[in-house]
Amino acid sequence: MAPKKPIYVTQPELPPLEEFLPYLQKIWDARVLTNGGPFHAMLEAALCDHLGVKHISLFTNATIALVTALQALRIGGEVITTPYSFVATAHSLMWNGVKPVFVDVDPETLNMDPARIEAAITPQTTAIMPIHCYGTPCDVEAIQRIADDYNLKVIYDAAHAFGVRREEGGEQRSVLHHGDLSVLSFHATKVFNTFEGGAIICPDAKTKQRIDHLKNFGFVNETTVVATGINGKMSEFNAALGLAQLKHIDAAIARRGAIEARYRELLRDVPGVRMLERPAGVTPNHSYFPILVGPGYALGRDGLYRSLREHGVMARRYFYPLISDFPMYRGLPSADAARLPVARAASDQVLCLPIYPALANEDVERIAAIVAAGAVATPLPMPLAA
Ligand code: T4K
Repeated sequence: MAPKKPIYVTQPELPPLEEFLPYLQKIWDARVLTNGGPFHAMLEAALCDHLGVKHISLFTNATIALVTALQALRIGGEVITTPYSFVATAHSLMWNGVKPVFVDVDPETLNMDPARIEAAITPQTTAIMPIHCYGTPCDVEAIQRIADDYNLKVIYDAAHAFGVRREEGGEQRSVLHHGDLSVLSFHATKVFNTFEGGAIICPDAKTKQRIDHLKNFGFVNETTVVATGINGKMSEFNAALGLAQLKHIDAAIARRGAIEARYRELLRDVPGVRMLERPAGVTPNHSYFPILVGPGYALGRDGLYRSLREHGVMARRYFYPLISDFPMYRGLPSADAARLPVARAASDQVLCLPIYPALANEDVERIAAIVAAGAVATPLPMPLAA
């Protein structure tokens, strides 16, 4: 019997190839490959419509978008951010010569704790860079209050938050409206992918124009360069793929939701396993399914990580290590472990289980059974053959 293929934490969604080929034909015919071609314009319009936002600027990936967002708002000095994220969040600050100041996270959402933000403000602070971790919205009102009180900018790393909405004034509104800018990722591992890609949600046409210049070397026209811009443009290939992907996104998110619901049901009573709850009124995108493996769990987090791998299930520890533990950050005073107890505990306990639309129900059940078995230190027998 052939061994079962490994199950990764995610598997990218793709449209049927025959749906994508006509887009390729158009690119081949037109020979417009990049620099703001027709698919680029169409995807910007389609995403504004789909996400319910007014202005969006497409990028080659979210990391360059974060770097550019900081440039666009001329951020310097210190920026208060979270250690509990993918390294790109803090790296984007370093690429701008900005000092990251890490603060601890809230134990319920693992998003930045607003009370800690206020305590970390100094005369050098210019902005706050939170992430909507796993797509769970931050306490956006509290963060905005602090930003208003101290005259700070807010740039959300919204890499996980494609399509996430929350109730505001009796209606569901995109979480991407909050802050001065929000940055999305369309990487292969994300809910919505363009192979590689990203975007900045802009509050107004003027800001979008500045960002559009910045992502195109600072060019305004053939001979005028207004800023030290970068090349952050999304190609026509990626934009075309995005258009094809959008047709399937609602079904993909619904399938993710069904998988999450099944995991929750199966893991509800497993001792030592905690699942994160979302604030009320949120329409999630089910981008990740993190569990926190606490002290009451027999195998421990890393024991479970190994047990899953032995069964061909490649769960991932997003986010371990903390960003503040990497060599380029650990010398900062704010990286001191004693100041980040909640983030540290989460980083030591978290395991993201596989979640993606093509994941079969029987695999969800098998994964949950491995997790349940580890709670009482009786790992399931090996091997799992197809
Ligand atoms: N901010 C936040 C909060 C982020 O999470 C990220 C990205 C960013 C900013 C930056 O966004 P981008 O600049 O990337 O647009 C992955 C992704 O590479 C990264 O985009 C993502 N966060 C991060 C959370 O996860 P790795 O090192 O775990 O990727 P990798 O290659 O190990 O992929 C995970 C699994 O997914 C693989 O084991 C198999 C599967 N996979 C992956 C790829 C790339 C596939 O099946 N097909 C694929 O093409 O970082």
